[in-house]
Amino acid sequence: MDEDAGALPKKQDFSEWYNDLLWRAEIMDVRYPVKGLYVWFPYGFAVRTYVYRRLRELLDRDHNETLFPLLIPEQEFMKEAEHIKGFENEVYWVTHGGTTPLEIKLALRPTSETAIYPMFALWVRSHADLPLRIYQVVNTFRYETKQTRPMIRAREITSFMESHTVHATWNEAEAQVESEIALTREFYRSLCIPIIISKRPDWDKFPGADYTIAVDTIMPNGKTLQIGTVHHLGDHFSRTFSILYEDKNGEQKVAYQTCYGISERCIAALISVHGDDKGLILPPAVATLQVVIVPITIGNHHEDVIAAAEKLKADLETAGFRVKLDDRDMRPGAKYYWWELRGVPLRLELGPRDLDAGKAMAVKRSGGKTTISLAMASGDVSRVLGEITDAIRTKAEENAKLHLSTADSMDALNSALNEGNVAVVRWCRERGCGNTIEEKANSSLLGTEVRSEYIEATDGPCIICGKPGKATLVGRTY
Ligand code: P5A
Ligand code: ZN
Repeated sequence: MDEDAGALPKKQDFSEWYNDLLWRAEIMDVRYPVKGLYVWFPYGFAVRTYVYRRLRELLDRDHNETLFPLLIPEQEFMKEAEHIKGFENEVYWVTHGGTTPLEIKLALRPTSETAIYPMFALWVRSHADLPLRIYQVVNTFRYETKQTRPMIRAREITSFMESHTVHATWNEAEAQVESEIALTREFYRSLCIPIIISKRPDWDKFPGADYTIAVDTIMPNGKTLQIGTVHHLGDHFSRTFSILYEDKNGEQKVAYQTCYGISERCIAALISVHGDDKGLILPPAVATLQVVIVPITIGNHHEDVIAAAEKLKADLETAGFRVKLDDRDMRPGAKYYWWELRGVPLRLELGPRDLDAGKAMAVKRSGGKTTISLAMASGDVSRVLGEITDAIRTKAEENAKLHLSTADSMDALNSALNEGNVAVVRWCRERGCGNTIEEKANSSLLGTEVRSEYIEATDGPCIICGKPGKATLVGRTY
């Protein structure tokens, strides 16, 4: 595609911008002929690879990676009552093998609790087997009825990271929940994505959980996107699936569990939070290419410039950077446009005059220019990439602050939401008042126990009934 194919819509028209950008920057092809299923283009897949490499690196510190089957037999799937109720309308069923009806229907996993836990019952024998911590990155299927959107609400979630843990006590499971939250913070810090953590109201918790801690981010249109959840499962599943262990005194005890999930929504957030009217902006830590070198060749200096650009590339690659030398036969301007659209954090322009001065022009995708020395290229590039990361993160954090406000009345809440904000209100935690807030402000109560660096969340009188209330996050959600 070239720059003549019309312009990218402005980011303020967020939906159009998002859809168009996925196509232009070659992230996803939405033309697959099944609703809610999308195809990763190679460039998009490469972005996914670096993002998930980071996630795996964090998980591998204290989880082991595994792989469980996609198909779950009906009787296992049906075992945990709450869990079924939560998922029954979203399950795809396999009913035939060829033309033969199956004796036992098989569910395509919407999530893997009921695939994994019967095996955990076999794996866990004694206290010495605990804690058990595993994860897998798989595709899952949910027959979503809300509007489907690439990466945000897919019917095949292609990049479902789910971690599942087993512990001896409820408190140990709670500590694990906190540890997964800390991991999530670190992950989103690498992606420079500001997050808000809160405890979902009881009616919105994961089916079969004691409680759910959710991680939300604010999209450019002011809607929130849930980009991760950690669930304390208590002993609901372990009782159902008989996950028991023998304690030090030889007694049989029921285990406690947690699970935790992140999907390709993290990439939807990465694209949406940082991108601009020119296209993607990828933080250096997860950028497919961190540096693109564009040689500016004129007349008989051609050879020298190409040789210097190749040396620069080799030097930077030796230092561990992901670098591309763009020596295509195209105008430099067209190349700039190409790599800006694809979000490469740093562009180095190298012409004959730069070469004579021993320098290259460095253009930051986050804004601004500087020069780097060819003799000390890797040190200079490392410093400039650090500045780019800081600029991307600061901008995203400032934007998050701008989109958060406190509301003391329903009127204030409505205007905050209408202005594209997410609000903190006080709520008494009664379902009735909760429903009133949700209905009158056409919004969702995201959660209590709000944890955020971007807004102060203090308790006070309930915005509806005036009784003592808890700081509660309210937003319009995806
Ligand atoms: C935790 C992992 C679970 O399924 N079981 C194993 C638990 N939780 S969850 O909240 O239902 O899903 C985890 C995260 O997946 C994202 N997500 C989706 N992403 C894209 N398309 C969808 N249709 C979709 N549904 C859920 C959310 O970020 C959610 O927090
Ligand atoms: Zn109330």
